[in-house]
Amino acid sequence: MKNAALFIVDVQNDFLPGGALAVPRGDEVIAPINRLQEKFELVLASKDWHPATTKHFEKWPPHCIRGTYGAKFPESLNISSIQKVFLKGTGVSDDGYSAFEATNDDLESYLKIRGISKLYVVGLATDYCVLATAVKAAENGFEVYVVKDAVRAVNLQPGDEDKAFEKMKQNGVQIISLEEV
Ligand code: VGL
Ligand code: ZN
Repeated sequence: MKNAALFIVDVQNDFLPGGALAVPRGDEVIAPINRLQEKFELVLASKDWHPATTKHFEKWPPHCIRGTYGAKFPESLNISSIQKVFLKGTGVSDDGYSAFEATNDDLESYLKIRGISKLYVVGLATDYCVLATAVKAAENGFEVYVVKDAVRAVNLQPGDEDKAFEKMKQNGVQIISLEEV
């Protein structure tokens, strides 16, 4: 697809069943994400990449501590096409939900330099990092699509997933199915 990139948010062991901050049915995003990658010339990803001590862990159980197994991509995710991984949540006080807060590279300029105007967002979790990344991308002027079959929510409160989709729509993000990509 021309001028488009697939952006895989935080598909890491700690967010999968059995992980430190398991997203219910989080593993179900992997097969559709593997399939989708073939359609894109540019595939990018983010990782939640926390220090061992951070204010973020006052809100959440410790997860995705940089360099640990929990922060790794799962074996079942095809990573051979991922051209760059953006590391976020790297500070001791910020949540870093949005991939545009990555500290190893600037995502906005990375995309703009390469002429990317459309961003297809998939991964975990719908109500946190997918939400923050998709809304920020729309604010930054990208045409943003979230593929609903390839995202899953934490749902700390029942309904958080629906609220997240609503918020994305209000911000101009289009929610589409796998077949619509
Ligand atoms: C996330 C909660 C805490 C996410 C990261 O990737 O959506 N959620 N840290
Ligand atoms: Zn986190």
